[in-house]
Amino acid sequence: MSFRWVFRLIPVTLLVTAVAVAVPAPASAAPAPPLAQVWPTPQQVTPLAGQVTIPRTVVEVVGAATDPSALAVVDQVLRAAGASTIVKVTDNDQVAVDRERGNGGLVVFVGGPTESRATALALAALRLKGPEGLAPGGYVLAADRGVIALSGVDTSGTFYAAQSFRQLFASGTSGAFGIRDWPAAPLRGVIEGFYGAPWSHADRLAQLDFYGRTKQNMYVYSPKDDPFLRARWRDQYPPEQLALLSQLVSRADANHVEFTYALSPGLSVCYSSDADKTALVTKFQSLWDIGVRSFAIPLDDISYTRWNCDADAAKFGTGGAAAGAAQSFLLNRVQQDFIATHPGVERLQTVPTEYYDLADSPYKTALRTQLDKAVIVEWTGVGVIAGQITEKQARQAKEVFGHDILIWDNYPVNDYITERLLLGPYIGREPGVAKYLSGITANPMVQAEASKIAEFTSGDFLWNPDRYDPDKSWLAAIADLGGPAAPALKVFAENNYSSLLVRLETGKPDLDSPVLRPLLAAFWAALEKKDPWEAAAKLDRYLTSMASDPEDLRRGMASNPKFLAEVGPWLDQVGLYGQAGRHAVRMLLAQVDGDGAKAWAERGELVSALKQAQAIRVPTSRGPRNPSTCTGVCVPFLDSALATADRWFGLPGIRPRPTTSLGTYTDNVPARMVDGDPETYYWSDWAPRIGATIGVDLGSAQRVSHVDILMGKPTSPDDYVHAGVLEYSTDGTQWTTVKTVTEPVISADLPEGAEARYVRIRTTGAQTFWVVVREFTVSTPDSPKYTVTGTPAGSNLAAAADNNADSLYAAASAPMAGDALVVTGVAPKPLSKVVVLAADAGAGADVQVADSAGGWRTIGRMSGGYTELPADGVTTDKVRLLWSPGGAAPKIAEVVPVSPPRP
Ligand code: LOG
Repeated sequence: MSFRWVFRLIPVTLLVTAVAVAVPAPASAAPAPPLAQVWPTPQQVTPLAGQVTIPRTVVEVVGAATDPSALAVVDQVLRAAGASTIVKVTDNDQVAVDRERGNGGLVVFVGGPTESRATALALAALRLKGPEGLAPGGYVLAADRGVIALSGVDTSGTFYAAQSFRQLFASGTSGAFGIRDWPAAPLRGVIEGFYGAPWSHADRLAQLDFYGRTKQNMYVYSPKDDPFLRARWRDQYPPEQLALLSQLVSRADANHVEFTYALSPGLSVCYSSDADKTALVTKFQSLWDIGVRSFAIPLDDISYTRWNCDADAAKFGTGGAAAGAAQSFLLNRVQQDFIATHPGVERLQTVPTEYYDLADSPYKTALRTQLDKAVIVEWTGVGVIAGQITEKQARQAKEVFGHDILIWDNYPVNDYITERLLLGPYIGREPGVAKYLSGITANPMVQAEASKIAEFTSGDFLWNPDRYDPDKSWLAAIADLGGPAAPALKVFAENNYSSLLVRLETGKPDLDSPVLRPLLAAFWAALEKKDPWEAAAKLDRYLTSMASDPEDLRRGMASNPKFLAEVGPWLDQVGLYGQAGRHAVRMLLAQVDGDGAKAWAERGELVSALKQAQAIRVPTSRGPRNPSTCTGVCVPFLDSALATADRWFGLPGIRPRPTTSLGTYTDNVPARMVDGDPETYYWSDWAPRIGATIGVDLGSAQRVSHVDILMGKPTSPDDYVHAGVLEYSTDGTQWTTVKTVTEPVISADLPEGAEARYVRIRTTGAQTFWVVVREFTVSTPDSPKYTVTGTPAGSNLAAAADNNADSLYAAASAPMAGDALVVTGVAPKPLSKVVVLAADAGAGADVQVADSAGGWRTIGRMSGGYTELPADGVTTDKVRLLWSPGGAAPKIAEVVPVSPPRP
């Protein structure tokens, strides 16, 4: 092999260019920089003048050892870009080379120094350095008009060069460039380590391909709910299951991913037992036999103060130091008897029982001093879900554990908040974490496809942490997963965005719905200034994209049914919040226009969409739950919109939100204790412990005068708080006690001038009964009080004048002659108008006010859903709806006797 070989292969004209392109062209002359298309962000890119286009016939020069996966990717890209003929030439087949000589087409060299002899010469001719000396996985990828060279420092590097090639040549053409690229972190990947339904086989295969595409090289198989990993760790796999694992191992190999098999014996292991050590090694051997070359023994989430056998107590004693000694003893034996006897195996990994902090302890001291240094220790950062991980902490972890550290990063795992999807970017880790530790494995969500957004970004961070930009990376992740539906996916992910991770720059967690929030703020501000139109139009545009998201995403991502199935309930909720939001905007605009009928109609649509959104359920290990999207943004907005609208209708506009520290039994959600309907109720899923709370949040501090609480129900009369206190607070931290609670029905006056945002019951005694709360009502000094009497009989008569436009009096039948509904206040007051809010437009009535002589004066007709009649300042304590016989059964949300505004 000589340079002559390359000269003969590459036409002279090309060589001239090759030499020319070795001098970087001025940036302005370069075509679209390729850098932006390659993820993870490459380390060094030199854009060159010129273009490379893939022609119909391509010559490909490969070595006998060229990585087959890399080659498969290259060929796929070439064919997709229009190459119908790929002429394969081996790096030492001089005859074939001669035959192709002078073709003048594109020559693609695939393989680094360990794979093909030819690529080095091609790079030399381009005056580019080879990949020698780069970190494992590093590569050089160069393209000029006639030559493309992919050269990895190892086969993984060539495979990664092929992945970059795929991204650059997706359209068949690229500007010329030279890339020199390598990963910062040696181990980059994912640990399937969550609780809940393990991923399916198909999920895992798709994940392994995804890791390959995103240059991640590690997958730890550790689903907590695979019995053969934990509960029945000693048992051998049935052959069918072993066959599936074997498929995963091959797929991992093809993607240059290290498949780590993690066995968690901690629930029952006897550390000192020969038999258990043998069981462990035998189990590992069965996995070795199907090709597994990486092993872990996680010891997280177990008790280390209770032994599983007396022999351990005798051998190791008690306490943290004993636990560390026992674990080290077993791990060291596996290290000696299995790892050391299996050449080609990767380093053993473990998760210590103290995996979440940096505090030195007898346990950590034992690991540090007794555990074989070859073992890699996993650590979650400070906290199980670490908001941030700093370089300093990373260095401390290495010291205190005394071993190489691999981070088990609990993001985007959602097993502890199953009602949420975590679709935001990976944030809050300093670059040094990737550079100075062995690497990071991200613990994902039960939803495998949806986890890819976060995984894409953590993979990007791990490759090139200094250049990592979470926002750009996130957009690239959305584009990668969403393809043509990326805009719709972006809207969806924006509304499932926040997590417990904390931005390094701000020291704060991302809030949810980053695009919607400022639009809402601008809308409120504009509404305040009585010029809402422009802000409303902008807001409406985004809400429209939310409303159509279910349809847009289902159409656009139809080729990924798994993703759509995973996120279905969340997607439907985003759509319904979008719809509800649009109605909210139109409702408030209608009021600015003075159009009460339209505002009331929009209010009805809003409430209906909101109810649908809140009726959606996702199954979780703790029973069905309402998914949470647009968290902390959509529901508060809709609530504020309703409160604002209700004040315009003449109601107090207090919309308490339920709060409780207790869980929910089946569908009896906390919202039911503030729905104005005593027939529905919130039901806890357990007996409250001392300190449990149930109450309401009024949204802002305001004057409060009275609290009514209805607990228990006829079929569970004892389900109430038997020992507690009623208390209130403006800030949620300083509480004032009103009275003790020992009965199911509470009616309490608050002291004159009391202000509260929060009102709650806090339990002070233990009890065995669960808790039912039918209604939890807070009144302000301004909330008028009415009694409602009359006919036709129906449900919840009081709801016709309870200051709550959501609760309904529904007559059971159409009115007969003489039927009337009478609303009586505590004392006569002057009325400027009477508003009637009806849920059914079918009933008609004369609206009357009682005059001082005890007679009724008709002020107008109630018709349709919204009726507003001037009352001309009449002073009265009674309003009556005298029904017209026949028609529909009346459904009245609220009769509002409106007083003139105070001067
Ligand atoms: C578990 C993990 C679980 C995660 C989040 C580790 C090392 N172990 O607190 O399996 O998915 O928290 O709930 C864990 O993190 N323990």
